[in-house]
Amino acid sequence: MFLKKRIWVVLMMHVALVGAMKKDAKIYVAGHTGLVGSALVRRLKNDGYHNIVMRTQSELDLCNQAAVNQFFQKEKPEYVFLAAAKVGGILANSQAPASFLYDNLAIELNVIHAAYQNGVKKLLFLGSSCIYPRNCPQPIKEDYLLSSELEQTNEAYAVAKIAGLKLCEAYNRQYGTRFISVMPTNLYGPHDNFDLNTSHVIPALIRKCIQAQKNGDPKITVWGTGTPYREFLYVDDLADACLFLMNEYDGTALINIGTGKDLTIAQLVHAIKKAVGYKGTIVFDTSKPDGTPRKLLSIEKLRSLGWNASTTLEQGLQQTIAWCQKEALFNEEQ
Ligand code: GFB
Repeated sequence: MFLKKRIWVVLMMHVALVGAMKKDAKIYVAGHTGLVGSALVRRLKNDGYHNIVMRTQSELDLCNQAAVNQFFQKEKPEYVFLAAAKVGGILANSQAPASFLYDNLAIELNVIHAAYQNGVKKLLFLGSSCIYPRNCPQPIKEDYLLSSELEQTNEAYAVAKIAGLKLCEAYNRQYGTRFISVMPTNLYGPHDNFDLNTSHVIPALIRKCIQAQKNGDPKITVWGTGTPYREFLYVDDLADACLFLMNEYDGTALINIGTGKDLTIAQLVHAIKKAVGYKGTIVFDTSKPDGTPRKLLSIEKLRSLGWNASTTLEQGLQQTIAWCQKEALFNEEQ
């Protein structure tokens, strides 16, 4: 009897310490129209959270400090998912480094500081696997951060994301806040950016295959040599991991989120061709950059907390393609 009571007390203490979000908690999802933010909102609503605060970019410019302060003072969110960011694929990153650095630094400074000033209980900051050095050992452990040089094509974005996670660490240390940083691997899924010049590789190749199939084109062009390795996580799995960490992780150290598996870009093209049903050939445009040769995340830490991804690449690609078709994304094109 005494033992049972003790177990119960320990369990209750644990829950109190971890402090899972109540279903009526006021939760601000910054960036709710994007790939990650929209997946978070879908998941929160499915789980019964019904007090979600959202603002579009035209309603609230997160680069404007006064506007962000006013918003936090008025809304007083209890929890924040910081999924707003200027993001893009390898070409966009290498062509607009100033925008990637400025916008992301401004968003992080404004939102993280306002969250501290307005007593946010817990904030989850989303970074990216490109924060790690270009040539670090694989799989990449969290403590390889800042151990050597970054990949050139996305250095500006990576520096901004490193600043964001360091801000969270500094506020936790100085002010006792509970701001956690997660580093997801390359993401894909519904509501991604499908613009061929600014998107990441999966949406670009889905679009190229669907268009080529419709138009009867015999070939598609793929950037780079096809030899770099990438790891891909379906965005609904990321949302699942973020909720899991928000509710159950009471530490503040950086955590990687991935699948533990990677493949070459050439293998990815075959998987996408198969999922779309496109039978044409592939031409590699080696005038385009390859980027980092490999960035497979170590997910030991997340696994040890009890989380694993559940969507295979094949399933995730099928679901993303089905979403494109439902939204009639490329119907107008020739
Ligand atoms: O997804 P992606 O643009 O980003 O490119 P990164 C991944 C790989 O796919 C590169 C090749 O080797 C590209 O050359 N690739 C092949 C293509 N065809 C295409 C195509 O049509 N479009 C695109 N975009 N790539 C980004 C960073 O790096 O990863 C960001 O720039 C961010 O900062 C993101 O961290 C997760 O994986 O190279």
